[in-house]
Amino acid sequence: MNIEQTFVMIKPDGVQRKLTGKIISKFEKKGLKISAMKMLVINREMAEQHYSEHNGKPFYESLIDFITSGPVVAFILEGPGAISIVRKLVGATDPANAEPGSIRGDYVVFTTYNIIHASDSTTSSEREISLFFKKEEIYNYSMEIEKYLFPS
Ligand code: 3AN
Repeated sequence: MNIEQTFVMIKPDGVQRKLTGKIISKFEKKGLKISAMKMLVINREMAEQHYSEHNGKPFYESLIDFITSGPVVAFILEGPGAISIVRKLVGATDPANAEPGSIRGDYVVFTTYNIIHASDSTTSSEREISLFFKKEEIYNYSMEIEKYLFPS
């Protein structure tokens, strides 16, 4: 199984609802490795790049206003099949379809204010990681268990 990196962001509502710790803990307990992390306020230009695929949709302007409205916590998670594992833990975009036990399933009722973003493909994760992180902000360290999982 391929080791993947995925980009995750706790949105302003997740930070303000003080869910940051709970969300990070869920990913850590699953066994994913955090390889970068920062808190920042996204400016409009960065938000427009991040959500370029939604430009022109009815919710686009409110999405840009919302994502730039306060600090977010951005991080990179790494592990075998990390992109789909994280999407599963995050849950569906529409909170009515988000499974109980998933982050959105447990904490979200509005599609616009859905507390978290996670990359949906390798192409998106590469684009999003390079938008949010410089190379020197990403840490490559090994975990003891990896010696057994990936013997050299
Ligand atoms: P996801 O975050 O699950 O990958 P996307 O990429 O389809 O979902 O949408 C990006 C973000 O745009 C969502 N997280 C949500 O905040 C907002 N959004 C998507 N669809 C809608 C919608 N129908 N109404 C309002 N906001 C939406």
